[in-house]
Amino acid sequence: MHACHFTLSKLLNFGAAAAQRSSNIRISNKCSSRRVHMENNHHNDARGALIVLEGLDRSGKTSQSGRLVSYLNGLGHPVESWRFPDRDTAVGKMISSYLSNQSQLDDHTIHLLFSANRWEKRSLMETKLKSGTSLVVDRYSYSGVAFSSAKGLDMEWCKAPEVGLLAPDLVVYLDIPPEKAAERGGYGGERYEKLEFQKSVAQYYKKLSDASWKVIDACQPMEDVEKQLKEIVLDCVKSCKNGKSVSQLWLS
Ligand code: NYM
Ligand code: MG
Repeated sequence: MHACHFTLSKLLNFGAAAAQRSSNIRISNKCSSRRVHMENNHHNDARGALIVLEGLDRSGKTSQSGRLVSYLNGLGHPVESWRFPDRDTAVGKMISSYLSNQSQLDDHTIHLLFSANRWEKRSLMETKLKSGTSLVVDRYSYSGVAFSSAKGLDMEWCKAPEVGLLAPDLVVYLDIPPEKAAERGGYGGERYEKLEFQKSVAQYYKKLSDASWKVIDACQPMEDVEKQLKEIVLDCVKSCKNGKSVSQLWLS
């Protein structure tokens, strides 16, 4: 089992280094915060925004991301709806089988698989953003770290394989008390959909959050959540169009 972890970690570290080498990214020397700027091939510098929705299970992310994408499309902004885990890939199928209790995996191993599932999408993500398409992503690295840390894994260890993935331009946290989320039509029976566990996940989300996160009270009526979300997201899409630079996750 240890050999397996070692190989996966090495693979992910290699992936991080390779992504940095092969993509059109240069690290600015002028900037001490080690922001990484992505060169844009388009003359007008327009690029899409990477928008991440986070929250506990049943916080409403999936319904809201669908509405958001229709709204942005309606305004003429190219946008796609993405989600992690992406259960369509080979790695995603292993994850899906684990989540539905059809297979058992060591906690570290499943953590690395969730991360690998983001790495396998990184270059497509970059291509989309550069070509001007915004991505609304239902869960990202923060889910990875919050859920695995809630199982008792070291938070820094959990962050390590995420380093070098594209940093979101916006993280929106749909905030709901775990008890309220549990009342919403019940959980679907997947692994992690247990009140006590979700309470712990909520605490790790809190530890991970910073001042840049936008927090929306997800207990409000759906329409109110939607309205606030649209405003925040539209601002972000516009500022990315104006050439806001892209950074990488957890490098500074
Ligand atoms: N999850 C999701 C993780 O534990 N790590 C991750 O990196 C990601 C992206 O998978 N309970 C957990 C959170 C959810 C579960 O996600 C499936 P969803 O959004 O219910 O399909
Ligand atoms: Mg879920």
